[in-house]
Amino acid sequence: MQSTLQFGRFNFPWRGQGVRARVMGILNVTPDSFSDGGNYQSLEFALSHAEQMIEAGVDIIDVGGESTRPGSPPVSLEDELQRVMPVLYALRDLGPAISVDTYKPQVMREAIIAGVDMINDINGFRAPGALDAVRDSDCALCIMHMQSDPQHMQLAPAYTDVVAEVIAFLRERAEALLAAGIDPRRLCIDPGFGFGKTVEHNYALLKATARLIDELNLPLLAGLSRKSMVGAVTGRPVEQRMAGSVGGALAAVAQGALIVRVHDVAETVDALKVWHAAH
Ligand code: 7PJ
Repeated sequence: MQSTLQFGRFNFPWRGQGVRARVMGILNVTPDSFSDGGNYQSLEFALSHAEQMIEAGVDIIDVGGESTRPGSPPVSLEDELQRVMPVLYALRDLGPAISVDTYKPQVMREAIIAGVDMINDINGFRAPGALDAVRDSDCALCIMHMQSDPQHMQLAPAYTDVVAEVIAFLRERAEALLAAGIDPRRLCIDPGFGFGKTVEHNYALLKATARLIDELNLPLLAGLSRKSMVGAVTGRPVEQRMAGSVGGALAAVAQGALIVRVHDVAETVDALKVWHAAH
């Protein structure tokens, strides 16, 4: 059986013949990711980072204008649009697929006009108006699980059965998107590592990657690059988590993950080339 993920201008097979895991490179356009707040300088910085990722063989560039690290304050709609839109227009025709990391329906609408290939919503399209914003387009939709919200999610994550609860949430959201008339071939799921989860919850979910794909019958995106779950088992600070993150990406791909969202594109691309050569 061949299944493909409809990804805007692209089609990614995710089950059956010809499946290759895709590398999504993270491009943050938040004020703390460049030296001064000037718009021109931030665009230049984003473009040179994107060019490095393209050189390294990235498949998808994920552009985010709001930090969703635990405890981060929200960003206004105006600020997010100002940060993200010039970057989306500049990257659109450079080769890789383009994704936008947002939970705001108005950013989704503008990004679709700019021609993005994926909307990556850490909030699982729960905001009022999100389904309407994405319905009439052909971009992929990544539904991520998060318990609570970025400001509070790491205070006291709690589950009775984390895997069953994440599956139930993703199923409910996928059904809501389908009920809105969205083509099932556009949907992708993500357990949301670090979003309202302890280290134990994160590894229970990583171990359950194949089960999530199987039970929900949808392609899966795994984002664990440099996260605390990598730090917890390696004992390393965030700037030394590259090798651990590559190990985690391979663990997800070995269980059938289609997309890995990473900071270290060149290293992950090489690791996956060797992985695929051996399979
Ligand atoms: C994720 C994300 C993730 C998806 C972030 C960080 C935090 N989108 N956006 N999955 N994480 N789909 O990169 O450390 O895990 S922001």
